[in-house]
Amino acid sequence: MKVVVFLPAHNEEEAIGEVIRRIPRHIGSNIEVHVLVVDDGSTDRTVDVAKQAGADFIYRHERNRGLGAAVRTGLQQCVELDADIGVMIDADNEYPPEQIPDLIIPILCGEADYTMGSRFLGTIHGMKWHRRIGNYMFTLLQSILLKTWIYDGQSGMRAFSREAMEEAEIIHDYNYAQVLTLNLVRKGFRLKEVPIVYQVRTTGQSFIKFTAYLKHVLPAIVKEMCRPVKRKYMHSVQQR
Ligand SMILES: Nc1nc2c(ncn2[C@@H]2O[C@H](COP(=O)(O)OP(=O)(O)O)[C@@H](O)[C@H]2O)c(=O)[nH]1
Ligand SMILES: [Mg+2]
Repeated sequence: MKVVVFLPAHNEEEAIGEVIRRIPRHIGSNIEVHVLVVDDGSTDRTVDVAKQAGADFIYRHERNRGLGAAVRTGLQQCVELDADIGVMIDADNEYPPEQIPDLIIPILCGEADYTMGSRFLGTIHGMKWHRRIGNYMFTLLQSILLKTWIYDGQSGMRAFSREAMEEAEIIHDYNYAQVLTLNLVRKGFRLKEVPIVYQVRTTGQSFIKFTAYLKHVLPAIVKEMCRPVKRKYMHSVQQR
């Protein structure tokens, strides 16, 4: 069994080393864990720091293409590397690498195809009130569109079965958070949220700017929902 943990990264030299060092490498006797960094045109020492911290693979975008494009590359590279399970985790040290097994277990047990670390089911340290409201609004929108309750639709920590990685489509380069869930759940993949501990970043800065985010993300959600997708499974949407 092969697990590939990938980190989309753009100028995260201060944080990425610690995230990589915290990734558990021994999570079961028959499970190999590999670490892949998708560097999205960083202009700082992100790649050098990642290599020093023990990243096994680095995939570079020559130019900055956006987080959606980087996650798409990460999923494709996991398949190329023949991963049975892919895990994505942000490179900014906000999400707990120690909890990667918690996200993998429901997939290993055959209970889910796609898991998300949920901050709102878990513990949050330091999230500003306007970010909290934005998260609630975008999560509510996804819940309405999918007719199922979701607690945290913008998590930067997720895991995927092989088939979910092969079938996932991310229709814009700017971001992946909502359109990926809408895509996979509409195709019938089983989503499960797992409570996690979240700590807002203490280095670097968020790429999110309110108006740019709305301008890119809202039309992408509409576009995704208007596209026909082939439903692969008839599972009920969410199991807890
Ligand atoms: N590939 C890529 N990753 C980005 C970009 N901007 C930010 N990231 C990465 O995406 C993750 C989440 O970004 P962040 O700015 O922290 O978003 P937030 O957590 O929603 O505020 C981090 O690992 C960043 O390094 C980008 O332009 N391209
Ligand atoms: Mg972040």
